[in-house]
Amino acid sequence: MARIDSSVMRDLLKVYFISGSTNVSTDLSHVLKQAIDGGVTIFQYREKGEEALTGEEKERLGKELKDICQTRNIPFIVNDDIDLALKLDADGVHIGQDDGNVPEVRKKIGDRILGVSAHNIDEANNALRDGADYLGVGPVYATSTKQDTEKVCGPHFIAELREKGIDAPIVAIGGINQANAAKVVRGKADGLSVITAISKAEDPTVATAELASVWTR
Ligand code: 3NM
Repeated sequence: MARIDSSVMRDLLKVYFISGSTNVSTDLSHVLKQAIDGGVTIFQYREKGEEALTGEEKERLGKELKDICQTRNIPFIVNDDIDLALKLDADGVHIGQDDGNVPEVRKKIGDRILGVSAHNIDEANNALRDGADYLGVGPVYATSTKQDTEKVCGPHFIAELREKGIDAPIVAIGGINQANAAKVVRGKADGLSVITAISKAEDPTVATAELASVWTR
């Protein structure tokens, strides 16, 4: 296996759904299936928050979600938990700046997909030098889903990173919804990653299809 090609990565980032059991009001497996019906292109299992599952329960749900992604042919990414990613034979891992050293994670996961959150040009360059396949950049808008975010950067920040020479695949994150998604696309992101806009939608299929439609508008 070789590292993922950046043009393939760019396409996969288009509609990036992230969720854990605490982000949904119903059953996450059901929500994921509905979201895939609407056009999700990649999924990240991010089990965080006060009531987050741990241990065997986290692993059981992770396996269920991975099986859904595999059956439906979309990549399954695990947030932070490298051991779980390897145990579940995930397609990749996403890490933040505080979640470990990028070269070490790259070594552990081999050629699987590696996403790294970056908030400025130095973090972006370092992550790419050390083996990231894509960058997560945000929060582009205010979010109440994650408490310890950096300050809101706005969608234009991604265009600024492009001007400074970052050509790698970038997925935008933070407060993205059906109303502001087009602005994020115009800001030169390759993809939109969302939690709430899909996880709490009345109809996750329709919500996802609306987000996906910004790429063809
Ligand atoms: N990371 P929602 S913002 C997981 O800025 C995450 O790095 C962020 O959730 C960052 O789509 C965020 O509900 C939460 O706003 C995104």
